[in-house]
Amino acid sequence: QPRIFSGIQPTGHLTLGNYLGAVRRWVQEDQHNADAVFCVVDLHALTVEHDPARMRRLTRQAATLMLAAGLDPDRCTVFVQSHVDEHARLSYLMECTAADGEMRRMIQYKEKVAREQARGRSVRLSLLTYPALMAADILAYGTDEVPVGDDQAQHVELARTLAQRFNQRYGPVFTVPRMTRPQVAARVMNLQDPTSKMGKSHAEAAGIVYLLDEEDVVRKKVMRAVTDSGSEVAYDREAQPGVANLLEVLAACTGGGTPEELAGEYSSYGALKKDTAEAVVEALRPIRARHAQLCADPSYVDGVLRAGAERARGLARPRVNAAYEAVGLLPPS
Ligand code: AQP
Repeated sequence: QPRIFSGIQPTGHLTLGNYLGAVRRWVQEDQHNADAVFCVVDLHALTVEHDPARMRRLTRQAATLMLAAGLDPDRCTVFVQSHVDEHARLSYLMECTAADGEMRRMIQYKEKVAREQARGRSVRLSLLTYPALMAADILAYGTDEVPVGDDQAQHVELARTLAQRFNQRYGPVFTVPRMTRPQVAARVMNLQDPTSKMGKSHAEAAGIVYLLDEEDVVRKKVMRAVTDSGSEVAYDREAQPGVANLLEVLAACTGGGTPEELAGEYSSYGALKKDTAEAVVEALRPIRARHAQLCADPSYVDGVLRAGAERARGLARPRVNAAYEAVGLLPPS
């Protein structure tokens, strides 16, 4: 079975983008077809300004939502990144493998620098080295496949480069992973600004559907989605990004055809919005219900995370130790 690794940052409440772009596939496909490892990447969330108490809450909430969405701890490994020291240990070796210029070229780095500066915040050095930690996350597990949304493609590409470079310099320690992306909804856009991604740490909540939003709130957000000035329903990401986004969300939630096919079934924006709103509500309902159940039994989630971290440590440690030895660090006697 291939090894799959993917993660999610506790930088905000999980969104429909996180679900359709990542978590849903982990649940429906990856945990059944692979030895899958899923992680709440809390160390990554320290790369931007954060509130410690909020982060602790969001970390637990993300893990709970992953289970609520259907990850089964008997089928896959679910844990919190900071519980497994190997991530930070290997990240340093990745920083010693990567070049400064490679990190500075990352689009997400540039975007997040701009965002931090616009908020009058200083930029943490770890924001620059974020892709080194992400490469470590992936490579520590001998990962074959990394299922992520489009926004992470550049980081996964860098992880591949670092694996190849490390192996060339020091010997074959790492598997070179490949990225896989969902067929629809690889990039769910903000409903109020359909040219930018629906991101959980963005401030404008009106355009972001959170997995834990009340049903009426979800309906309202979708019904108020910005559409385009035309009136024809067509799937055209360039000319009609708002409508295209709704069609993708509808297609992803219902599985009832491609966005192109669905476009042909609508003659008004209003009907498209209404059906999309209901489809999203239906898709999220079981997750919200299961989340409420899990919140009533926090010791279950604790137990899953404890067992997950133990298994993850066992998987990562031999490879990270091998990497330490390969670069010439003297093993402890
Ligand atoms: N809008 C999106 N559409 C499709 N996929 C998405 N993902 C995120 N946003 C969308 C995918 O969700 C997984 C986890 O994302 P992450 O926690 O690593 O953070 P991110 O990619 O930086 O996403 P966010 O939600 O926008 O967080 P912030 O605002 O903190 O940057 C990844 O597989 C990602 O592709």
